[in-house]
Amino acid sequence: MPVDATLPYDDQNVFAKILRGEIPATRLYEDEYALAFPDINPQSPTHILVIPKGRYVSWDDFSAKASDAEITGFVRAVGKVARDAGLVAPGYRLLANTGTDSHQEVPHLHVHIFAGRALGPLLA
Ligand code: DGP
Repeated sequence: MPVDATLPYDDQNVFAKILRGEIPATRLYEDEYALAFPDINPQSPTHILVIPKGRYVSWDDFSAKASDAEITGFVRAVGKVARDAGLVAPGYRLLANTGTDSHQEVPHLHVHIFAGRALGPLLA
Protein backbone atom coordinates (compact mmCIF):
# COMPACT_ATOMS: atom_id res chain seq x y z
CA MET A 1 0.00 0.00 0.00
CA PRO A 2 1.60 3.34 -0.98
CA VAL A 3 2.14 5.76 1.90
CA ASP A 4 1.55 9.47 2.30
CA ALA A 5 5.01 11.06 2.68
CA THR A 6 3.56 13.94 4.71
CA LEU A 7 2.43 11.74 7.62
CA PRO A 8 4.33 11.81 10.93
CA TYR A 9 7.02 9.18 11.46
CA ASP A 10 5.67 5.77 12.56
CA ASP A 11 8.08 3.92 14.86
CA GLN A 12 6.37 0.63 13.99
CA ASN A 13 7.36 0.72 10.30
CA VAL A 14 9.33 -2.28 9.09
CA PHE A 15 12.62 -0.42 8.58
CA ALA A 16 12.45 1.03 12.10
CA LYS A 17 12.11 -2.57 13.29
CA ILE A 18 15.13 -3.61 11.20
CA LEU A 19 17.14 -0.73 12.67
CA ARG A 20 16.20 -1.87 16.19
CA GLY A 21 17.05 -5.50 15.32
CA GLU A 22 13.45 -6.66 15.81
CA ILE A 23 13.24 -7.96 12.23
CA PRO A 24 16.23 -9.76 10.68
CA ALA A 25 18.16 -8.29 7.77
CA THR A 26 21.63 -8.97 6.41
CA ARG A 27 23.56 -5.88 7.48
CA LEU A 28 25.79 -5.21 4.45
CA TYR A 29 27.08 -1.90 5.81
CA GLU A 30 26.44 0.14 8.90
CA ASP A 31 27.85 3.31 10.38
CA GLU A 32 26.65 6.18 12.56
CA TYR A 33 24.35 7.51 9.85
CA ALA A 34 23.20 4.64 7.66
CA LEU A 35 22.34 0.97 7.35
CA ALA A 36 22.38 -1.07 4.11
CA PHE A 37 20.69 -4.43 3.57
CA PRO A 38 19.39 -6.43 0.60
CA ASP A 39 15.85 -5.77 -0.60
CA ILE A 40 13.56 -8.68 0.31
CA ASN A 41 11.98 -8.59 -3.16
CA PRO A 42 14.90 -7.86 -5.53
CA GLN A 43 14.08 -6.16 -8.84
CA SER A 44 17.62 -6.59 -10.22
CA PRO A 45 20.48 -9.05 -9.56
CA THR A 46 21.86 -6.58 -7.03
CA HIS A 47 19.16 -4.66 -5.14
CA ILE A 48 20.30 -2.98 -1.93
CA LEU A 49 18.41 -0.58 0.32
CA VAL A 50 20.24 2.13 2.25
CA ILE A 51 18.40 3.87 5.07
CA PRO A 52 19.36 6.72 7.38
CA LYS A 53 19.45 5.94 11.09
CA GLY A 54 17.31 8.96 11.91
CA ARG A 55 13.50 9.02 11.97
CA TYR A 56 12.72 10.37 8.48
CA VAL A 57 9.60 9.36 6.57
CA SER A 58 10.86 10.24 3.13
CA TRP A 59 13.38 12.04 1.00
CA ASP A 60 11.31 15.18 1.51
CA ASP A 61 11.39 14.86 5.30
CA PHE A 62 15.12 14.06 5.31
CA SER A 63 16.19 16.81 2.95
CA ALA A 64 14.18 19.39 4.93
CA LYS A 65 14.97 18.34 8.50
CA ALA A 66 18.18 16.29 8.71
CA SER A 67 21.36 17.95 9.92
CA ASP A 68 24.21 18.64 7.53
CA ALA A 69 26.18 15.85 9.23
CA GLU A 70 23.32 13.36 8.72
CA ILE A 71 22.91 14.32 5.07
CA THR A 72 26.62 14.15 4.37
CA GLY A 73 26.99 10.88 6.27
CA PHE A 74 24.06 9.28 4.50
CA VAL A 75 25.08 10.37 1.00
CA ARG A 76 28.63 9.16 1.60
CA ALA A 77 27.31 5.83 2.91
CA VAL A 78 25.18 5.27 -0.22
CA GLY A 79 28.23 5.92 -2.40
CA LYS A 80 30.43 3.67 -0.30
CA VAL A 81 27.97 0.78 -0.39
CA ALA A 82 27.84 0.92 -4.19
CA ARG A 83 31.61 1.36 -4.50
CA ASP A 84 32.41 -1.48 -2.10
CA ALA A 85 30.01 -3.75 -3.99
CA GLY A 86 31.99 -3.06 -7.18
CA LEU A 87 29.11 -1.37 -8.94
CA VAL A 88 30.75 1.82 -10.22
CA ALA A 89 32.22 0.51 -13.48
CA PRO A 90 29.27 -1.58 -14.62
CA GLY A 91 26.97 1.11 -13.27
CA TYR A 92 24.01 1.37 -10.94
CA ARG A 93 20.76 3.26 -10.44
CA LEU A 94 19.57 5.09 -7.32
CA LEU A 95 15.89 5.57 -6.52
CA ALA A 96 14.11 7.14 -3.56
CA ASN A 97 10.35 6.83 -3.89
CA THR A 98 8.52 9.63 -2.10
CA GLY A 99 4.81 9.50 -1.45
CA THR A 100 1.76 7.94 -2.99
CA ASP A 101 2.29 8.49 -6.72
CA SER A 102 5.83 7.11 -6.50
CA HIS A 103 4.49 3.96 -4.82
CA GLN A 104 6.56 4.41 -1.66
CA GLU A 105 5.54 1.49 0.55
CA VAL A 106 7.71 1.85 3.65
CA PRO A 107 7.48 5.19 5.51
CA HIS A 108 11.17 5.40 6.43
CA LEU A 109 13.46 6.99 3.82
CA HIS A 110 15.26 4.36 1.76
CA VAL A 111 17.45 4.67 -1.30
CA HIS A 112 17.30 1.70 -3.64
CA ILE A 113 20.54 0.68 -5.38
CA PHE A 114 19.76 -1.34 -8.51
CA ALA A 115 22.57 -3.05 -10.44
CA GLY A 116 23.78 -6.26 -11.99
CA ARG A 117 22.16 -5.94 -15.41
CA ALA A 118 21.56 -3.32 -18.08
CA LEU A 119 18.60 -1.48 -16.54
CA GLY A 120 17.29 0.21 -19.65
CA PRO A 121 15.80 3.67 -19.96
CA LEU A 122 14.42 5.36 -16.86
CA LEU A 123 10.83 4.37 -16.07
CA ALA A 124 10.86 1.69 -18.76
P1 DGP B 1 9.36 1.35 -1.85
O1 DGP B 1 8.27 0.93 -2.79
O2 DGP B 1 10.33 2.31 -2.49
O3 DGP B 1 8.81 1.84 -0.51
O4 DGP B 1 10.22 0.04 -1.54
C1 DGP B 1 10.10 -0.72 -0.38
C2 DGP B 1 11.01 -1.92 -0.52
O5 DGP B 1 11.22 -2.48 0.74
C3 DGP B 1 10.46 -3.04 -1.42
O6 DGP B 1 11.30 -3.17 -2.57
C4 DGP B 1 10.52 -4.28 -0.55
C5 DGP B 1 11.39 -3.86 0.61
N1 DGP B 1 11.01 -4.45 1.88
C6 DGP B 1 9.78 -4.39 2.48
N2 DGP B 1 9.80 -5.06 3.64
C7 DGP B 1 11.05 -5.53 3.80
C8 DGP B 1 11.68 -6.29 4.82
O7 DGP B 1 11.11 -6.68 5.84
N3 DGP B 1 13.00 -6.59 4.62
C9 DGP B 1 13.69 -6.18 3.51
N4 DGP B 1 14.95 -6.53 3.41
N5 DGP B 1 13.12 -5.46 2.54
C10 DGP B 1 11.82 -5.14 2.68
